[in-house]
Amino acid sequence: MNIHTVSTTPYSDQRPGTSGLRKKVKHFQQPHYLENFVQSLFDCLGELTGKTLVLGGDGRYYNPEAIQIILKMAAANKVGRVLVGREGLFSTPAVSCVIRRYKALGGIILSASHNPAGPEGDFGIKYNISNGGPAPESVTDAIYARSKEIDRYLMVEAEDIPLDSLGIRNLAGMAVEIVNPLADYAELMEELFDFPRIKTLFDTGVFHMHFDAMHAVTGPYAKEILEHRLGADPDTVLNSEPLPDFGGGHPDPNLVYAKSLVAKMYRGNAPSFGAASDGDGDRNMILGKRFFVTPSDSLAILAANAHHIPGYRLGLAGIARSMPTSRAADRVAEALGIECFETPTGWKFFGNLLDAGKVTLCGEESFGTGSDHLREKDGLWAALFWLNILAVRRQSVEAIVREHWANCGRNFYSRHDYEDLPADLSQQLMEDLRKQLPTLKGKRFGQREVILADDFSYTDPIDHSLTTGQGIRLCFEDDARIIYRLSGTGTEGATLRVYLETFEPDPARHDLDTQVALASLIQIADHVAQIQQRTGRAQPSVIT
Ligand code: G16
Repeated sequence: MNIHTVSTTPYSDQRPGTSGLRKKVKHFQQPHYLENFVQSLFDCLGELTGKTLVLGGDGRYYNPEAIQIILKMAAANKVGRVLVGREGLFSTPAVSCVIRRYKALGGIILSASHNPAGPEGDFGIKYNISNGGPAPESVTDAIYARSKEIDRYLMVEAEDIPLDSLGIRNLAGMAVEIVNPLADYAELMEELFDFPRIKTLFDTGVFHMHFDAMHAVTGPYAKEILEHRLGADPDTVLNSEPLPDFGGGHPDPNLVYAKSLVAKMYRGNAPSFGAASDGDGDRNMILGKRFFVTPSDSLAILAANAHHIPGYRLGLAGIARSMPTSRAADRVAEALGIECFETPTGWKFFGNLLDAGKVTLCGEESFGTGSDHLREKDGLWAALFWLNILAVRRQSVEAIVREHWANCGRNFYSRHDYEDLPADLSQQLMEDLRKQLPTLKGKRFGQREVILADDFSYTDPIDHSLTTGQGIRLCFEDDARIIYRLSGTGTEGATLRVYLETFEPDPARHDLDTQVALASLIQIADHVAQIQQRTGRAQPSVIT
């Protein structure tokens, strides 16, 4: 076998963010850039001989080249077997599923999630550990530390492995097994949900839905499960073919970017149900006929209806949500008599709680919902969960949400993003907010008094690790909250996120427009952080 030791010098910018290392494609294409990061990862994984890894990506530009590089490096580092999705495709939730089913050491996912792709777009790489979940900070910190001192990487000299047909190939003594990326995941979905009952919903002939795969990885998964196994109409899945540039789109499932779906769901004779997922299939957006369900409400409603679903019939151990996610789920947890955990942003913080059996459902405002079936958020799973609820309750999405608000009250919620800000300006803004914290508690802004002002920190209840600096929180005595946080997933400049939430128990006021309901809080948020004045922006760039 021909193993080469290639000399290299470190790059200083390989610190993984909220979800892996994300950079422009061109950045990844610099000499040795990807190789340095992959070798740093392998150097941190301990003994690799005989171990199994899972490998695949969301189909974006540079995936095929990166897969061949990683396979040759894995072989040189003595990995025993790599399970690769056919054509190099694997959704993030499917990788989590396969790692768990085959007891792999871990998995490498090539994706920059919802960020646009193509030669000028973004690329990314993330590592998931043996529980199927994103590597915790202890692992990503070790990879980063290693990347700063790396001076060589290992690579075998070999032909590229064809990825288009199933089967086992030998790469310098390592088994490369090309697997059907849909099979295990689809089987797991059949175990969790009542497929025969969902089928009857489609059989009525009056229930129609669309799923927008946004030319990203979930197209084949959604076609297989919704159209082939559940009998939905053959045109149910929109933009179903994964393309290297996602068809020029921005595969972020929200009202701004999921244009094809939104156009269909807001027209006269809209279908009953709509869902979309992102580049790598872990995010979801849920829509009813001309009706948007916020991710925070979706989590709360899934929790309140989990008893209708075979996989969750035995009850929920607990719920977890990221700190900026609205507290709608907390109210359901209270009603169910179970605990609700508040974690920092990032799915990796749910892993320990799930492994310890403390929570069953998790969710984030950033269009992520999931459960203990995996250790990743799962877009198609969320759509199937909703479909199963609709099949049992036979009400519209809107009726279910309104009934939920009537029972639990409504958490009006919105996120205002200021994108592409200069990094130093946004860091200074956060720093100045931090300095203000000691003086904010007890301050009144109009009718509202601040009862808590802090920079969120989290002690993991299982391993007791401490994570600090996770977002500035202002909580008011009327249950309103403002949170300021910088995004950890961008590749250029900085994005300031302002999360706004109020609580309205009175059903007579549940019809208010969200931005109107939040108007006074929006003013306070700007006043405290001086956003308009400092950024020169009169409006956020994206409101979700
Ligand atoms: C990633 C993480 C999510 C997290 C989100 C936050 O999502 O997997 O758990 O909520 O980032 O992003 P930001 O730091 O920009 O607010 P994804 O779907 O991009 O992998």
